[in-house]
Amino acid sequence: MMRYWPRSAAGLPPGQRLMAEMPRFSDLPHRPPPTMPVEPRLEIRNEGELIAVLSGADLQALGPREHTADFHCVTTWSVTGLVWTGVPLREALASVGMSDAPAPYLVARAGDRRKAVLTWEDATAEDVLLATHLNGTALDDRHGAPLRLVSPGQYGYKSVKHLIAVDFRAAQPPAMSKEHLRARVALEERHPRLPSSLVRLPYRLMIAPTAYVAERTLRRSRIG
Ligand SMILES: Nc1nc2c(c(=O)[nH]1)N[C@H]1C(S)=C(S)[C@@H](COP(=O)(O)O)O[C@H]1N2
Ligand SMILES: [Mo]
Repeated sequence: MMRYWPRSAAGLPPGQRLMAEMPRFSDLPHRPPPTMPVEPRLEIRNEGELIAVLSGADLQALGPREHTADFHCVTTWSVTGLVWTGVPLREALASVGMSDAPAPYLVARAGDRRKAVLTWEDATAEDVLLATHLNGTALDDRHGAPLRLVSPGQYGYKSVKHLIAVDFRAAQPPAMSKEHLRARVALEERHPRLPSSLVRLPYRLMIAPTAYVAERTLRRSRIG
């Protein structure tokens, strides 16, 4: 469990600590990764109605590129210098005719029924990706195969793994219990109601046990 203790390091955003490697992480660490198709398949919806489907080939045609970014979990662990391969979400949306906002909010949905709410502005930032690879290898069950959202400027809970759909909404959708709408790392928007100064320590104490359990769940699911 000791390998999951993050250390103080210079140059990190407020309240963050450096983790040696990126663990499997979730606020539901007992939940195994979902069984997913090998190929990406992303549904674009508006108020639930299917607008378009992007396949792995569609994403490939948009010319995936490498993007280096740091990753910051709300519980205060960070990893630096990750190399993601993917297509900016805004380019994928433009490819299906959504260059302008069809609605101010979107819900990103995962194969494990996790979701996150993003504003149009946050979702279409230039560093927000639909990623298929991490550090040169295809995403695996630990990090969100076959496709994940990566939003480096927001806390990790917005970087939805095992992404299956983005659904636009005119009205602000309900967020998860500890989810801040914006969750901007630079502004330390950790929690929708509680001040960051209050949640940093309890969150930090959860890191090692959570990562330990999430990794153990993964090992067990791989054994079958
Ligand atoms: N589908 C899904 N996406 C998810 C999660 C999850 O449990 N399920 N956990 C989130 C949280 S809290 C974090 S910090 C990151 C962790 O990504 P990693 O497991 O690749 O390190 O994924 C985020 N995306
Ligand atoms: Mo997280």
